[in-house]
Amino acid sequence: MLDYRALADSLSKAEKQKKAISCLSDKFEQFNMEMGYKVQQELVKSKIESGHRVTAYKMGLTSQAKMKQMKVNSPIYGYIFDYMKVPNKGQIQMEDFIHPKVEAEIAFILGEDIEGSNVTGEQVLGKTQWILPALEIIDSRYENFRFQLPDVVADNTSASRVIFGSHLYQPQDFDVDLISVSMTINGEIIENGVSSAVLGNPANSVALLANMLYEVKKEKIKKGSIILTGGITEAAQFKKGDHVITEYDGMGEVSFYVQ
Ligand code: OOG
Ligand code: MG
Repeated sequence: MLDYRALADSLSKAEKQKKAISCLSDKFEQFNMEMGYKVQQELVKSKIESGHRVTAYKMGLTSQAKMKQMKVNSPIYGYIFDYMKVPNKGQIQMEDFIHPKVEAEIAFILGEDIEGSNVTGEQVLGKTQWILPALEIIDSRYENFRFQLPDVVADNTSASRVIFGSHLYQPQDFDVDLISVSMTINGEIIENGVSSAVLGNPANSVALLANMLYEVKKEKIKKGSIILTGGITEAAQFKKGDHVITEYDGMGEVSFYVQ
């Protein structure tokens, strides 16, 4: 039997010390998805015990671009915590990370509870109060940002920081699958994409989360919950001194400075 808490602690330590560790699947050949989520659960529990609060759900690897980039083939979920929030137009310090990357996402805020197990994207849109643009900064706790799927699940899906746009939008005012995004670093276009890249429509990512949470823990996603639906494009690297700006069609800009 693996000691899930000890594995979670090794990931927490890597995050705190900004020092990557080797993949759990390298050490334990039998390490599988179920074990990955068990480690994740211990990690979440220990963060809560140390005073942090979950502020959002996140879906990961929901677009072909992301799956190809990371060489894995299935969507996964994790949790965003209070300490991960960076204000829009704010600053981050390169020293706070191991090897961070940024990705453009659409976030949802639910106006009603959503409970699995056969939830559709259409139902999600009907129960969504707001959508908003977001940037996620991911920072794998594994060496060289390489991992198997169960490893990245254990590592809370590389969650590190999140920057939300400054305004909320009503989903009815948008074709939620046709929101184009354009990321620039120091004025140069780095990534372009359209929200349909996320499972055809980011609403399908929320539906998948509801179905996964129901299947695994009979848990519903409560009214008011925030969900990051996953990177639309590949994640982009940045360095000290960079100014990252992403424009979302009809939703303005989300940006940050790297110190
Ligand atoms: C896993 C996290 C992926 C996304 O939006 O696809 C993710 C990773 O790429 O390290 O957050
Ligand atoms: Mg992401």
